[in-house]
Amino acid sequence: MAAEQELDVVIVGAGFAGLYMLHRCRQQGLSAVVLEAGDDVGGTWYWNRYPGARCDVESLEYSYGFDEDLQQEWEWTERYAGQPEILRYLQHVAERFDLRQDITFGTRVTAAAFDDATTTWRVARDPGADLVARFVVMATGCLSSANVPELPGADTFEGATYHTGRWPKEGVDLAGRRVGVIGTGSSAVQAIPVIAQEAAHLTVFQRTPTYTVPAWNHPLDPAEQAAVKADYAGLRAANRAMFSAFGGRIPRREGSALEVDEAERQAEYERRWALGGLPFLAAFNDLLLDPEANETARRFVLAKLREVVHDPAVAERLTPDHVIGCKRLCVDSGYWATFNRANVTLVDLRETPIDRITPGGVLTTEREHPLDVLVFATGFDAMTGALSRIDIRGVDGQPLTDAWSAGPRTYLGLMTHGFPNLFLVTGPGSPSVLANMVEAIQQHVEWIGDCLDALAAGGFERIEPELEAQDRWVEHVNEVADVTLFPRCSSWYLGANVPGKTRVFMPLPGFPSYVETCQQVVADGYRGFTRR
Ligand code: NA7
Repeated sequence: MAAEQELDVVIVGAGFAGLYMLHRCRQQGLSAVVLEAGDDVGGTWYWNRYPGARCDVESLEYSYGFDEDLQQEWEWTERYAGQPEILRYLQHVAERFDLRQDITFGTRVTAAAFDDATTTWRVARDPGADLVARFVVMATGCLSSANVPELPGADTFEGATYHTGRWPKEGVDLAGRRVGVIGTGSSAVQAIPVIAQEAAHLTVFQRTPTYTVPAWNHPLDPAEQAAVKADYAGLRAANRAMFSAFGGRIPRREGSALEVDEAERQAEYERRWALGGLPFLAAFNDLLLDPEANETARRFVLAKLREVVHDPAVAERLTPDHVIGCKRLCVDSGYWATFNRANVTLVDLRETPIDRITPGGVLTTEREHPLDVLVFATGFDAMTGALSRIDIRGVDGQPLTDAWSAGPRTYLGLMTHGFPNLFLVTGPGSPSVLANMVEAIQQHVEWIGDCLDALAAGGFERIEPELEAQDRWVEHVNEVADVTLFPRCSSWYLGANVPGKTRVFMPLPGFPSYVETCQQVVADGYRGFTRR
């Protein structure tokens, strides 16, 4: 039998994680290839091309720090980079490090099976022959598997249908058209103000109202960019010391929201509001821990909402009643003000749920809303969706979906017992989506790279977590999450947005202590892992 070429590493996905993993493998002298379903690099930033798509972490912070020349030479144009600019950045990275030659585009990984006898993974792809590799790295992204609700009559709709995360490359002409958007999460909050300006009429179907803070996006001041670059390492280190690995330039304020008087609290919220963005929630250190403290921030934001929205009935419908921040806080550019426009209608699905989709639009229990275009801004099967769509089989052919039937189980969010030599980048059980994703990705890629080196140096060919260590880790993630207010909402952090998905809090809050644990595990000789 002709011997198949055995690779060191197969990497799945060519987004921020896959690109850096490939670069890192090459630096370590490992043979590696990337398999990517899209026809270009970019991952999240390849697929999410909806109007207004933009990062909610500042561009100077949402970028690679692993290469000093790269971070010095790349010039960001805006405070928050739009999707086209982030995509250009990743294309630049691919070219700069000559990565494309080892990436196969337009190729979806369909299955990966571990062979105990040879300690290799066989990776099936479409199209193309199987690949055999010693290690597999899943760089498949946390928000890459679109969640499209099954609404009765959806297939009868005669207009065009889109999901924000699968927006056509060539764009969609919405001028003069009646557009409906289902969902009011981060994607919708960005898309709605832009669509409203273009469409003849926009109908927003809201199931849960959302809190937003202003982005105050603006062109980057060259002096500000130069100041960051003068000590980029300093900013990266400051970010890594932050709970969510960003916002290191904004002085951290310790102490409870309840320790200060009303005037001081309001002043701090006003100051943060004027700065804009997600660091609003770092105004005090207990906003995501203490319901009473959280309520003070919530009230502040709702007062802002009522200032902006003219019609009190519309403002009321836009008012969320859950804890602020337990669903991802949205960062907006004119979201609430959009509901003052004459061509925008807000439909509250809690009052008038969708009955079905008709050939001409959306029928709620109240009336039919005629539409030419229906946009699903309904989010993702987050954190596990991309993995569960691949038939992954570990020792004795065990499917990963079985091992995770009661929710994802990992050690450090990096590996799963029974699936040796299979690494996850920003997997469930790691800070991932609760952190600046690029920082989280870099930390994982570097940890995995170091691990591969350590295995080689120690003469090991196989690594997997001990079941006990994994069980303790899952418990730890739950304990940490339970100290916070995060589990109090039906969010995608819990899998609550996908019907039938097991409700388990998936990301781990607290980047710095997580990183410390990862380092300590290594210092203790890969504590909790079995190496052979
Ligand atoms: P999200 O944040 O999951 O938002 C999805 C929205 O779609 C949210 O408002 C949902 O309401 C709504 N939704 C989902 N299913 C339905 C159905 N069946 N009917 C009506 N409305 C529905 O996804 P995004 O893409 O906006 O953002 C994902 C992340 O990307 C974001 O958090 C940032 O980290 C970047 P619900 O709240 O579930 O009631």
